[in-house]
Amino acid sequence: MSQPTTMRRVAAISASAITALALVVPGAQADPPEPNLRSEAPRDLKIGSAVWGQRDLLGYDPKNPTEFQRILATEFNSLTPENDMKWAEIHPEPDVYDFSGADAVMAFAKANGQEVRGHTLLWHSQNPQWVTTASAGWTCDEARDVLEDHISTVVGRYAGEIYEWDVANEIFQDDWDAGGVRLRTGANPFLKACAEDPVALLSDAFKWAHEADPEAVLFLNDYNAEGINNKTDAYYALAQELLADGAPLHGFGAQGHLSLQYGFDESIQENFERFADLGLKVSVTEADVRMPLGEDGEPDAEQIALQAERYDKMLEACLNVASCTSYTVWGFDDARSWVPGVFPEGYATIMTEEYEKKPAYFALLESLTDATPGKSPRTPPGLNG
Ligand code: 9MR
Repeated sequence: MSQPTTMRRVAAISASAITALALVVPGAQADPPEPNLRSEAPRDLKIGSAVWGQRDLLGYDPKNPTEFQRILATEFNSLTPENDMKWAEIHPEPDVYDFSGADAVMAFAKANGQEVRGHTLLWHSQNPQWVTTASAGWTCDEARDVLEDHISTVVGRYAGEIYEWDVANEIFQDDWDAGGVRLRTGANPFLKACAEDPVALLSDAFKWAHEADPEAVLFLNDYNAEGINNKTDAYYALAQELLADGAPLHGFGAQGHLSLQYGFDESIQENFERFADLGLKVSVTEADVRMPLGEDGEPDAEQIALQAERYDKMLEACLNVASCTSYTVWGFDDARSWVPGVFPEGYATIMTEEYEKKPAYFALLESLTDATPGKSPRTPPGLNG
């Protein structure tokens, strides 16, 4: 039975109206969004990027984002302030706190449904001049007072809004430093002032952070800490000591700053597992994979492939350990990478300066897509298990 003429006419008008609408409303008939790192992340794994709020997020307008901001919002469900929460930025004078950069990161995250990893509260680097100067004369009690005020103020300001905090960053020396792997009681002004019992200071740093934000998962964090080595052995012993002391230590972060000049330590998963067995969460907190470049400033095909493999191996270790909560890249584009400023190397991130996705990006995407909750069961981040 054919339709009455009026119904056919209505149908014809509706169809042409939809066509007209599609012509005037951009994206009305757009393809569905492509899968991205964030959309493919298994249920509760955070996929993050570092971002420098003071440099890249001030004046953010959600209706009119820069290309960088659009990608940051699309690809990641977690942000780490690359510099904005470090002492020199957030506490530039004894009685002055400057939250502008950190607030910009928090606001961007909120606007885009992202979570934030706090970084960092106790470190030997990027301390303001006043700390460097004053610390020369500190007693341990004076150092403790300064640190407690800082931790309470900064953690307290963002209480309930930061899911993980790197409380203590790079507190062990490296094998090749004078004295070998030992706590940085020389370079870290707080550990130095309390060198008689640095573990007691560390334990209290975690307690102060926990008091200021009981929900935050509190981490130790370091580089050269992916595999089982002298440094991670020292962290493993320290973690046990802190836990025995009742410190609210909840996590161990391997930064994941790799270079193709060196081999890859395949024991990363085993290392994560031993910290997980202590009841700790684990994370890859600052992943990037740099390399020496040719005279033309470009990597070769083999390097590009190897970079993808290394990024992916760190992710696989995380996916395979149930307690791994987050995998963060230390910036996603080469234009903003810290690497060329420090090393005669580059090409370290997952996208080029023009935001072209590298094989490393696609390797991560594929592993996330393949990861099922059944393969890597996870529990939401919580305190000690
Ligand atoms: O990426 C950060 C860079 O912009 C800073 O200039 C530098 C200062 O030391 O710190 C960089 O981030 C470091 C992070 O905070 C801790 N782990 C090593 C990172 C790379 O140096």
